[in-house]
Amino acid sequence: MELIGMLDSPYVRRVAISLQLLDLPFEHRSLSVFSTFAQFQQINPVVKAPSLVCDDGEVLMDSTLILELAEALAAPRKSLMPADIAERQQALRAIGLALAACEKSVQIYYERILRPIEKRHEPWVTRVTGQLLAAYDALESELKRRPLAFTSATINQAGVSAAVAWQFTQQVLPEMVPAENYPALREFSLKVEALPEFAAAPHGASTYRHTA
Ligand SMILES: N[C@@H](CCC(=O)N[C@@H](CS)C(=O)NCC(=O)O)C(=O)O
Repeated sequence: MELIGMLDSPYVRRVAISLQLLDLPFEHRSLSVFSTFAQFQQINPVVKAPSLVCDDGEVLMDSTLILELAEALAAPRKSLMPADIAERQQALRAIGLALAACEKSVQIYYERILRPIEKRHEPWVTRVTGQLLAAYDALESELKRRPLAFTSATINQAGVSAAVAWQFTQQVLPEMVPAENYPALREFSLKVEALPEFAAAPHGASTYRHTA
């Protein structure tokens, strides 16, 4: 399997870290959807990161769908999704909040880097900022109410997605989501980013540094 996309994307990062935690071998190609658009297009004409080139050459996209395949490939040996229904519901709630936080961060970031200032639509930015903060407020409450596991052996997809979302927003929009207002997320992130599977995937342009 080959994972295509840069680790400055929270979606690519959650897939890379999850594949490693699931002990699934993969190659990583750090292609940009912007600076290497044409090269990316040759692999996936839709140019979405992450894309996953499967062993038979078929190309998947969307992190959640790629992770669905990864879970199936790792079963019954390993899983990042709780088997217990109540715990799975809680994990899905946290994952949904983390993905919404990623989406809103990406929307604001693209607004900043792609749209000329004179074409920016402030009501849109205000709306998305409110949604971003609502997602992090709820994720912070979830973490306080139901702390997430934070070791390589016990972390689940809710933990991976929450940590990756937080790290992404802190990298690209730190002033919009002040870390001091989210102590549970900040503390969780500090512990999780130190795990080898996360340290192997620093936000940025590098290629995943396999731990094993
Ligand atoms: N829901 C998708 C979102 C993926 C996404 O939007 N990725 C961004 C990079 S962070 C991308 O491909 N941007 C290029 C584009 O949409 O044109 C997922 O979970 O993979």
